[in-house]
Amino acid sequence: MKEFFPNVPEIKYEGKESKNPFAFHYYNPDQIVLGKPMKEHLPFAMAWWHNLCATGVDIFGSGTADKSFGEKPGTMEHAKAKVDAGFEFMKKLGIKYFCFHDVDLVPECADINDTNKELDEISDYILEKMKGTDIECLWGTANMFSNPRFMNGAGSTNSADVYAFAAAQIKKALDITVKLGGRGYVFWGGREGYETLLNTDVKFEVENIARLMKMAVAYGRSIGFKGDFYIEPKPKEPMKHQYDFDAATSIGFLKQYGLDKDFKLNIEANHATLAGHTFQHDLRVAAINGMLGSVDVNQGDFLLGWDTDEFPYDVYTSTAAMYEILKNGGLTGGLNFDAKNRRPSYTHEDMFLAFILGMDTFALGLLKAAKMIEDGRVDQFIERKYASFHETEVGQKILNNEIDLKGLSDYALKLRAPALPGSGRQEMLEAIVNDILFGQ
Ligand code: XLS
Ligand code: CA
Ligand code: CA
Repeated sequence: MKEFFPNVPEIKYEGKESKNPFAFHYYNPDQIVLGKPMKEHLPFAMAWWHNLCATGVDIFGSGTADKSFGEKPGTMEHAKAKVDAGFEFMKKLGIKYFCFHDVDLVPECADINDTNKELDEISDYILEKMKGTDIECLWGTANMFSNPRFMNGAGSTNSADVYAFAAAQIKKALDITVKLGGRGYVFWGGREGYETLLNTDVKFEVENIARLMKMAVAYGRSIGFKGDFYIEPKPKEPMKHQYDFDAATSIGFLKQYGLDKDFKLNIEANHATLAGHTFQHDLRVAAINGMLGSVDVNQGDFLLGWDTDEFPYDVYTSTAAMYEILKNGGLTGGLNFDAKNRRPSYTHEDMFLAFILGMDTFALGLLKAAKMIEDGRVDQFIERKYASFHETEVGQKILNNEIDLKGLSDYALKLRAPALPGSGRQEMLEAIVNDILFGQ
């Protein structure tokens, strides 16, 4: 079997003293953290599209990275070479999962019947490749945003024929996901939104999206798909306004249309920040609603207002994220590196260095978040902050729904003026986090 990355060895854990860039300094798969091996806390996944397809093309210039893997792009030979290269890549890094769009796997043909034949062929090939490895499919999805037919959306399109094509792509992507044993199926509403309300019937479009999702659930369950469907919220880009704006908006939509039993959320870091939230905020909103399913780990750039999909290096953020994930009792999905190398980092070695950075950043985040939980000062502060509801008669009555508005008013009037609530102690808490991150 041809080796695609002969310059890169299997990546091993060497510890923080190591200066070897082709080694993990923090990700130690079998190290026990809070009673579980690190690799179980961190179910890392490779995104087919960025890692095996994207060449660094941007609106100002063509690609810098060679992802031909020795074959002519646009052919099935190339599609198979990507599978071979992808499996070598995942094995060398110890990555257990992959995620894909239908058109990441094969070149899209003019006739959808031909694309579907290619998808059958490539999924047979991937299935064969998976044998004898512990590599699994985390989730699949259909790309319903690149083809010009989806210019006005897929579920939100104005064309009934385009809507049918979206359905056909979802059906096939679900078939392939089930065939490969995928744990989840993602809906990212890339063009499900609008540029102007002057040409848009929002109610009509949102209802049609819900209809399509219901059909997907019914079909998925009928072919034995037991995993979670996910909405991946994003506020904008490519559209000016996207319907799945953030976690809270998506949860409201899922509940309104009775989809909340079959769906959870796939929260992406860079999408949360584009919505004006922190990554931790959207993880928290998903978690407290029982809908934190899977996560796309990357990061944006606060100086740039768009979706830069950088590999995560910010340990403050990965600590906050892992704190939420630990509190959630883990994920039913995984941590998908929906991230790409910067354009000048164009070599095959850079692909590995980027994943080593991301995996070490999340290993550090896990270690620090576990420390935060074991340390207990932050959790205890939050618990004490609300003590008046648990430790006073009036507080208890409120929580037990044993007092009405007039009762509370009578209580307040008798009190005349309340004491100020306790200090928020933000600066003290920030110092504790610094201490946990850098002090010990
Ligand atoms: C784009 C999204 C996309 C989804 C899958 O911004 O992140 O890649 O994860 O369609
Ligand atoms: Ca993104
Ligand atoms: Ca994503």
